[in-house]
Amino acid sequence: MKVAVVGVTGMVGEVMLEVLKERNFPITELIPVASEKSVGKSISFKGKEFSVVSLASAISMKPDIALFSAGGETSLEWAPKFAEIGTTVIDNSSAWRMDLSTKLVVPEINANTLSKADKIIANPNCSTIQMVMALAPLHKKYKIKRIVVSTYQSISGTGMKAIKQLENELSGVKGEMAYPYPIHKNALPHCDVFEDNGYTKEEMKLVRETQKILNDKTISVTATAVRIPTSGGHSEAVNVEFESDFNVSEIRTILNNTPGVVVQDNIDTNTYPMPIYANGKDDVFVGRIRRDESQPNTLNLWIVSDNLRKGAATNTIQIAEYLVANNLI
Ligand code: 2RA
Repeated sequence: MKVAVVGVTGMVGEVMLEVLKERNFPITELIPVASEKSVGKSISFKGKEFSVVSLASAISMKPDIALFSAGGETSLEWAPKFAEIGTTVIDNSSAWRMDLSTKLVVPEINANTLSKADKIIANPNCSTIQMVMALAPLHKKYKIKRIVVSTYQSISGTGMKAIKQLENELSGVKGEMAYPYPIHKNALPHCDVFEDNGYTKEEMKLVRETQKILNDKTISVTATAVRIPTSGGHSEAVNVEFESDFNVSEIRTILNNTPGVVVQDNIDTNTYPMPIYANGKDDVFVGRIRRDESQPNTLNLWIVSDNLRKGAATNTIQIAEYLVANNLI
C-alpha cells in the first residue's frame, strides 16, 4: 500500500507513524506530506529517512490511502482532490464528519457500513470515540435515552502550542499563549470556539457525532468540555439514562467483553482509570461504574483514553486496516 500521511509533522501525524510501524501496516511506500514550510524536512520511519513533500506532489504520486490530520481547511480543499484520483482519504479533522454522504467511523461500532464507494471517511473527534466505544454496546442492550457528559481534556488535544504554554508557565517563562488564560493550576471550560447556542464546538461534536455514529437521532446529549493541564489522555464523567433498567454487574460483563474496552473498577483497591496510565495505550478504560441513585434506569461511568491514539491515530489506522482486510481499497 502506498500511504500518504498528511500533516506528518503534527502531533497526530507523528503518532500515526508510530502506530503504522507498531501495527505493521502493509506499507510499500510512505509519502510524508506537510505544508510548504516543512517541504524537504527529513522524517524517519522504520529506520529509513523520508523527505516531506507538498500536497500537490503527493497527489502526483497517487497514494492508495491518505491519512489526514492537517486541519479542516486543508481537508476541505485537498481530500476531494485525492479522492478524485482514486485515493481513499481517512480524515481526522471535523471538516467531513457531519457531511451526509461521509461515513463517520469507529471500526468496532460501524466499520461494516463502509464500502468501496467511500473515498472520504471521517475519523470522529477523540472525546466522541472514547465515549461511544463504551456506550455503543450498552445502547444495543438497553437503548440510550439521554447522555450528560463532562470532559476533562488534555492540553495535547490543542497541540504543541498548548504544551509549550504549560511548560512556560511551569518554568516561569513568558511565551505565546494557546489559551486566553493560564492553564497551570487551572481548568478552562472552553475547548474550541463558542457556537451561538452557548456551547463550544467541542461540546456540540459530542452531541452530533454520537447521534451519527450510533445512528439514532432520538438520543439526547448534553456536554461540557473542560481543558485541564494533563499531558496526555482525555477523561469523561458520563451519566447515561436508558429506556430500560439494567443490572450493574451485567453492565460490567458487557463492557469487559467489548473489544478495545478495559474495565478498571474496584473501589476496595482504589482501582479506576487515570489519564497518566492510559497515555500511550490504545484501549478505552472504564471505571467508577455505578447506578445513579437520583433517577431510574441511569448509570454513571468514568471513561479515559489516549486522545492521540484511539482518539485519533489508532482509530484512523484501524479504519485503514478494515478497508484492506475487506478489499475495500
Ligand atoms: C481537542 N478534540 O481535544 C479536540 C481536538 N483534538 O482539543
